[in-house]
Amino acid sequence: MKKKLLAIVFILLVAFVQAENGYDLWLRYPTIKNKMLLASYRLALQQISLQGNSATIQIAKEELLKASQNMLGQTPSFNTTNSNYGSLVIGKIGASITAGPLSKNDIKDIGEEGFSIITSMVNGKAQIIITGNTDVGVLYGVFHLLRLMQTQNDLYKLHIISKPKLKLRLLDHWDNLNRTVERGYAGSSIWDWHKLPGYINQRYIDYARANASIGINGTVLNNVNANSTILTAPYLLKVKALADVFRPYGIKVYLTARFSSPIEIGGLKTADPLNEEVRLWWKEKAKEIYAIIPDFGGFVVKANSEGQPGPQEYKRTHADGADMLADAVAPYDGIVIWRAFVYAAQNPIDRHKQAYEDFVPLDGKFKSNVMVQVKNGAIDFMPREPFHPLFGAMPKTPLMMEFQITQEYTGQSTSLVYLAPLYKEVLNSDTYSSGKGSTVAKVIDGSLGNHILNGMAGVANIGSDINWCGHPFAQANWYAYGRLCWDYTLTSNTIADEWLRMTFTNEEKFIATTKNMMLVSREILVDYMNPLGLHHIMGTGHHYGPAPWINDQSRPEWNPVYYHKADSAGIGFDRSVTGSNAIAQYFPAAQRQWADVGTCDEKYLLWFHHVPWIYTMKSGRTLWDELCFKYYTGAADVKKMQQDWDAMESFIDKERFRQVSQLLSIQYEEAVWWRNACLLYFTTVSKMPIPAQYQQPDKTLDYYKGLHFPFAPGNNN
Ligand code: BDP
Repeated sequence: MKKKLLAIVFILLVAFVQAENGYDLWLRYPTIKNKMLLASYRLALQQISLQGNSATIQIAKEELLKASQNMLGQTPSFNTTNSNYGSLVIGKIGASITAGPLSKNDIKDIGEEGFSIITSMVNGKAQIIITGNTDVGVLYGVFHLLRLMQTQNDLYKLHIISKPKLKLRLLDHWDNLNRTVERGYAGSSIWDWHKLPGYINQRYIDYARANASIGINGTVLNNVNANSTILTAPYLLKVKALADVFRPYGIKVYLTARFSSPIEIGGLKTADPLNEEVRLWWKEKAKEIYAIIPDFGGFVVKANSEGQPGPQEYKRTHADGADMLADAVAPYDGIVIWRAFVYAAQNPIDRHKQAYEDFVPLDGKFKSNVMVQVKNGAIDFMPREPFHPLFGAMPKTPLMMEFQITQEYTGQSTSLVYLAPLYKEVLNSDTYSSGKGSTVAKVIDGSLGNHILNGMAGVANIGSDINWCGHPFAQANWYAYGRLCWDYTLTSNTIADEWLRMTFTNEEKFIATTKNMMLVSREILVDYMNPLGLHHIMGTGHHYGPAPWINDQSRPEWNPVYYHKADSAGIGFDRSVTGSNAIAQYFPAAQRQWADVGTCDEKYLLWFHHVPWIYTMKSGRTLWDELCFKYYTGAADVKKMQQDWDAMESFIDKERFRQVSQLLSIQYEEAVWWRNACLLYFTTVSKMPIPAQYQQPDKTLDYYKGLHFPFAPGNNN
């Protein structure tokens, strides 16, 4: 009886230990099963010499300890005095750690955040030295070593010298102070403002750790649609508490600043950026912030866009507004990140053109501590957009990339959509601003304009859900974003490979199948949502599901019909010279790839052209048939993903297997919904039937039009 009970307890214990809820992200550190690897890793992590006693080095130590115990079943012996002792030596370059084989140039070159990991032979034994110019660099190196181990690499001959390609690697949280998250699909905000500063939720620490593991070095805590309350004294103390948690992980905090704050919380009558009282108010506010958070990153501002206040209300420019704030934070080395996502309430010109027209004339007018943050495309974070024409068009201003990690327009939290291919497509696009090879990546890394400030921001997909991101595969987008901030030359394949191995398993069959699913997932989404350059045809407000028929919104550019322009003649937005001529905002060589209907890359066809339904596509099909083909192929490909995933059951834990299975079923239903609703609607305009070879929609257009989602997530602000 007793034995039986013990056996049951044991089984329960095993089940409990194996339960995966996704909380550990890519830092799970499962036991290494390969005996050879295990033996070599045990040797490598047997005796660890730690140089330095900062909080950051302590974090590195704890990470090594946790990883060793979990992966290797071994507790390393740590030594803090003798730098020559040990199989692994970590610490910054200094009196006790020599740079080993690094040259003076290497040391200078890795800068403040880079690291090196080098294996050398000392007294006939292999020794790994992880070093850098700062403790944070060392921490990044430790996480890199652990990544190599989690992905089962040899540690014998390491010679890695790595530094980030971008200086600012930020997450933007669109989190409101009441804990709702604008466009958040993973529960509520992780910031529990009410209990701060007294209560430090373990999540804050785990968040910092996850970010440090991929090199994220800044976080904007609150929504771009900002609330001035965040700048009041009690809230600044809460912000300080978070900054204190994040600091040892190399992460700075930033806040969004509501432009009208001097009126709302300062009691002034105006927020005019040229008004002396207003300028003084911001200076005092900056002084107050830096007194408690000396390394505060700076302000992010959304102004004169979608109802947000801004300098244009006072007939001032975006530069006037940004420069005023820049002056306030300059004494403390703070920066201002001014968003270029602007389109005016009463501007009849193509929305695609508006930001460019507002901002290009201001090039050269911004203070040196201002960055202009530009979304990857000119409209919004669509599943596919050509790159924003501002990239390359403001050579005197450091432009920061803004990507969306949260999947507002890319399937929200029910869809497996790996976004690295989208990010890479944009970063690799050639702006031709200084001749061939002037990629967007080179604009934002500052190399084209010789800018010291450079960086990327990603709108976070993190929330209070136990697995942080809602969909288990959405974690991959957080991970990929961070890895690309560090090194945008990494391939989508490499990043997916790393992430899968760390997050699930190193089983090759699993990796091959699921990596392929990830790599094709974004293109599949484009096919069933927005093929051939269609865009912005989603449901109004919540942006969930298709609604290409909507035409009753107060502002023209809030209506999907504005973007697809389907009529009896054809479909698509003519942005060529015969239409809005938005294409003229690109450099001539870039224009050429889209200017002519006949040669335009079909991925962007309906973005730039209004094309007859019977136009012959490269496939030989008519445009209408091609559209149907894309929608049907996209939905069928989701079915294929489901089948692929079903075959993965034996490789991973049942919890996450089940979650993904269920979500893929929902994704398939959504893909069919997109396909049917869009084609049924377009058929009323094209007057052409869905070809008979396809399974016909089993619901009517009216049925789809009648769907409502009053409590859809992310829309409750
Ligand atoms: C849009 C979102 C909206 C954001 C806006 C922005 O729907 O919620 O406030 O972007 O970036 O795509 O400011």
